[in-house]
Amino acid sequence: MTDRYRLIIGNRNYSSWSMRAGVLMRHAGVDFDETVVPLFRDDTAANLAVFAPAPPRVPILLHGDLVIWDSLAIADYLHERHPQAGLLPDETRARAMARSICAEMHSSFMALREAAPMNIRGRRPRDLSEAVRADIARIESLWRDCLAASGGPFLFGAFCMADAFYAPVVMRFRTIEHRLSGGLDDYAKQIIDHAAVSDWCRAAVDEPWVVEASE
Ligand SMILES: N[C@@H](CCC(=O)N[C@@H](CS)C(=O)NCC(=O)O)C(=O)O
Repeated sequence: MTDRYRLIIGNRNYSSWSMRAGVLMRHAGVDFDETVVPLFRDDTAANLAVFAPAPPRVPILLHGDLVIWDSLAIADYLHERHPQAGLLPDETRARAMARSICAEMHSSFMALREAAPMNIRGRRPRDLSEAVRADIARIESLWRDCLAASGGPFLFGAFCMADAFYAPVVMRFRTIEHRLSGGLDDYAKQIIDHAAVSDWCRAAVDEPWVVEASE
């Protein structure tokens, strides 16, 4: 299949699942077009329905007549088509771990996600509930274990899918001004400085839309 990729995303400032796919596409170095469908508007569902029958969510990757409507599935598809991009570690055990922590991100941390929506531009320190603190502790322990096993600077050594999946968490921590300790602040800085992440963030800052519920 030779068709150019087209990635449909939500607001770069707020849409964490879009960010994961967008960062991976950039990191993989593939040619693609990116179309923003502003979220949380009366016309959002209708605008997304043009690209995928259901559900009205982003990201969506279009490739020829193929429609992939979930960030994990997009990441796996990119890895299959571009194995040289290193989106997953080469070593079997590390790859299984990387897949596990991506899946955990995909299915967990509801308290953090609810209390601290991604807002790349925003700086909003806030009081954290016990449940949010527990989510943060779990994420910090995952990062610490991965970095200790790999030696860093990214979770599995070189930047991979796992780092892209936790990049929006780094953004959330920055927004709520959560202080990371024990070397995790170095990891967060590596993420913020990564070319694909900073490219995404630059574009996010320039966006015109403000979603009050996420501010
Ligand atoms: N499981 C989906 C989740 C996608 C998702 O929830 N996207 C949010 C934006 S970050 C969305 O499209 N929200 C629009 C809405 O709920 O109307 C994935 O990982 O791609």
